[in-house]
Amino acid sequence: QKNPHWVGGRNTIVHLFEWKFSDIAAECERFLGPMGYAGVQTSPVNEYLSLPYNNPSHPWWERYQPVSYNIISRSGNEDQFADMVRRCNNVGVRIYVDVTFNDMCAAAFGNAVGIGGDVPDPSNKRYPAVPYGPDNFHSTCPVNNYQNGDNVRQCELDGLRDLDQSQPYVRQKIVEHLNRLVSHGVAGFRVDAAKHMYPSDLQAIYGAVNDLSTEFFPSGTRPFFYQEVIDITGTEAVKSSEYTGFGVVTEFKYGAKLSDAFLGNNPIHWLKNWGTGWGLLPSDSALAFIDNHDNQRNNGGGGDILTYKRAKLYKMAISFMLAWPYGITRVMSSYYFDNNNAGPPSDGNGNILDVSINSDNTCGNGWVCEHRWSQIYNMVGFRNTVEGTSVTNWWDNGNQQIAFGRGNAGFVAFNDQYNTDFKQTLQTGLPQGDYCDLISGSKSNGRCTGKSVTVNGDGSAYIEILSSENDGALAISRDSKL
Ligand code: AAO
Repeated sequence: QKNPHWVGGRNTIVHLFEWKFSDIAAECERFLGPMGYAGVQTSPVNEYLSLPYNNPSHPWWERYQPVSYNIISRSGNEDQFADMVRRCNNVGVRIYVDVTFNDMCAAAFGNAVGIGGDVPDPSNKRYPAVPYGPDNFHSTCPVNNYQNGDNVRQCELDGLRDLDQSQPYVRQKIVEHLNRLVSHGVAGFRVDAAKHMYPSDLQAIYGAVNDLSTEFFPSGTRPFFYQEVIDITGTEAVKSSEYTGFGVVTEFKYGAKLSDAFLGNNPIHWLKNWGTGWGLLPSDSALAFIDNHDNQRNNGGGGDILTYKRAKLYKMAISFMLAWPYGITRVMSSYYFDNNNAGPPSDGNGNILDVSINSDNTCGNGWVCEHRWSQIYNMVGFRNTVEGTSVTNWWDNGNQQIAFGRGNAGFVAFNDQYNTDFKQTLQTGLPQGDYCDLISGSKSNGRCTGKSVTVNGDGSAYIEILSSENDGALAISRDSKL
């Protein structure tokens, strides 16, 4: 089901990758709620292989080696999970859990044990803490042919033991796990590796999950499902469209093509018909994002994806995403990394470090916190403000400078042209007045900390973005009026 159950005109999910539950709870209360974020995607919360002796120790991907459906992870235990979900819901921020029920942990890691102490026997496909036994799995073969749908769905992705979701017993165990998460108040799920499961099995599983908790949702509310299906080229056997009948799908073309455009490989004036005109999924079936935890590490498809490491272009792509009416938007919140396998900031005992907050609202202790960059959270607010309007007053220079309005609620401009200033008088559609640019600054106590824009009585305004500026975008809205 495709409704994310957002509260009160909010939008945008933030993926707090590898955050501890206690930090997520605090972040909901001190930042996400007040700034108008709609929800959080967590990292997997069920028990997985603990790999302290791997090099590097505790790689982030250990969380994708399931051991059991007990709620225990380096992010916290079940009590801490429940506390987080309640506190976030109480400030209007929904929780979506990354669920990994395509498979169970691989045989590659010898005698590794679960983070909660449970001991699997992956060589023999035995997982006593569920329990699953060898008969619950497909045969042992590698996923190695994306032109063959049965290979993709019946073989082992990355050596992970491949569950047979057509079995009633397997379905029951998965549904019990999802129901437990529902009972704590989650709003929905990111379904990991959905591409590697049959649509008919997923539909049966989703249909058997309970309605959401009436502590936080109206009775009869169905959980939200967004499914990880990588279908970028359209040339593989498995298509995104097989999954859109009963849930939303991660639209990997979105970040791939938008990154390509802002990198200058495909001038951004073509974005005039961004959306289905570019071969993207229908808006209401699409989870829109630039980078995720895989492709920011050159993994999982898409080519050259913008991330925090190329901050100016990245902020432009994110700002475009948040300004444009398409899809369910998700922003990434990372930790700094050089090694693609490195786990989150941790102490010598393998405990994940707290997310510390600096006086300027950015994060410390190794956390990037893109969602706390003012350009990004101001644009989340912009998206809330312009909700329900369509694109108006499109302008472009036939190359890499564009601008457009959102009715009489907002206006944005982008200068992606190398070594060239943006200096234009354009129709904004906004009422006369002075406005604060939400990219170079913020509105604070009625004053603007960045550039301001004067809209004339006829709605026109002089817009300037110099190529030497730190940011290549400008945004004003009804709510940024001074
Ligand atoms: C770890 C170790 C391995 C070890 C293994 C043993 O890293 O060395 O052998 O354990 O079990 C994560 C990590 C894995 C890790 C795994 C388990 O990424 O490295 O393995 O945890 O710990 C495919 C899947 C997609 C998946 C993606 C990574 O379809 O579902 O691979 N993503 C999810 C999670 C991810 C997680 C898992 C699944 C596993 O988000 O974090 O893995 O639970 C094509 C296909 C895609 C395919 C990619 C990559 O993409 O279309 O379906 O994704 O290949 O194999 C162009 C094309 C694009 C193509 C791409 C290839 O861009 O346009 O379509 O090239 O890169």
